[in-house]
Amino acid sequence: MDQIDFEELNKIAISQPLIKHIYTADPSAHVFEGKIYIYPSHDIEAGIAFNDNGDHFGMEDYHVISMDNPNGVAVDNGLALHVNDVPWAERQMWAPDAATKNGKFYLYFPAKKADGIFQIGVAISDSAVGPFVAEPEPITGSYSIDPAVFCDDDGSYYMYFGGIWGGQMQSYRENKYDAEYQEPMANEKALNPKIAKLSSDMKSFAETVKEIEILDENGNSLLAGDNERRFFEASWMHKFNGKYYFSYSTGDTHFICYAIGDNPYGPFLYQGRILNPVVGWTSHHSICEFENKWYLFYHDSSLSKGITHLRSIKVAEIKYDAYGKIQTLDPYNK
Ligand code: FUB
Repeated sequence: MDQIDFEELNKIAISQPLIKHIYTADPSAHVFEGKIYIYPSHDIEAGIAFNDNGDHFGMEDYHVISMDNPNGVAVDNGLALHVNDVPWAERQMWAPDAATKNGKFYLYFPAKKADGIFQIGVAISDSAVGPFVAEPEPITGSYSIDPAVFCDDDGSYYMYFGGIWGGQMQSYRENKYDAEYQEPMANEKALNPKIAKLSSDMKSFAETVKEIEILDENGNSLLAGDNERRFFEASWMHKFNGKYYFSYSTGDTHFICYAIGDNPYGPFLYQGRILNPVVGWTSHHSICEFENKWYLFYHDSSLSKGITHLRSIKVAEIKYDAYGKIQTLDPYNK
């Protein structure tokens, strides 16, 4: 790989890290009561060698970042939840998300249990920035990583989740774990992200976990070998002009892509790319509206000079064309 000149890269980057005193990634942004709250991973150097399971992502806690507007100062509100305070979790506090209902705030997060299996838990607070108190057990029926919670206009909440490779979703079929299960062959249907409606107390699934389909231009499911388009991790849902936009990372090809559907369960028709590859292996994002403009929150590893597990959250405006298509962003103006 060519040597990257990070000084030059920062000059052509479309945005700069929102905070620099800690490393942060996987930004899930929401506007709660007129203010932006970002729920990111808190990256650390855990001293674990790089591998395809992502063990080097050894995060231990969460901090919530708040901003009065997308161009404002990003404030680190301190420790929101530590893995030591989650009875069921042992390690690897990966990409979280949050939701609010009836004055309470719910932080959803994946972590590995002592047996090395990821599940998703919830922790609750009276404040958007925590501290959060974890439920004693993970959410029954949850598995894998990257929860994203979407509130529809009718007040229903849905969790999207899942990720392959380190995210372990390849080890599940019909919501059952078997370590023998593998990723499908290249000419077979890709593994799809998962969805479950949340129950009214926000602490459990109200239904059996289902999968959502991402279809190509001919209405066929994307194939496992279609690495530039198939789902890998980093689910996100937003609604624009009455349509449901499901966006995600393609992982090993490093794109943030999206697909559009008519309801929260899909199917979703593949549309294209939102973000071209960033510096660092992972790409993970969220999309939210603030004062009638739309913003992509994302991360890259430019501040750490390319260390893939030491990332920094960023924000950039996105635009739709007249047909509701999102214009692709290049993270660095070439
Ligand atoms: O931050 C750890 C993992 O890296 C996330 O869960 C994935 O989405 C990827 O960004």
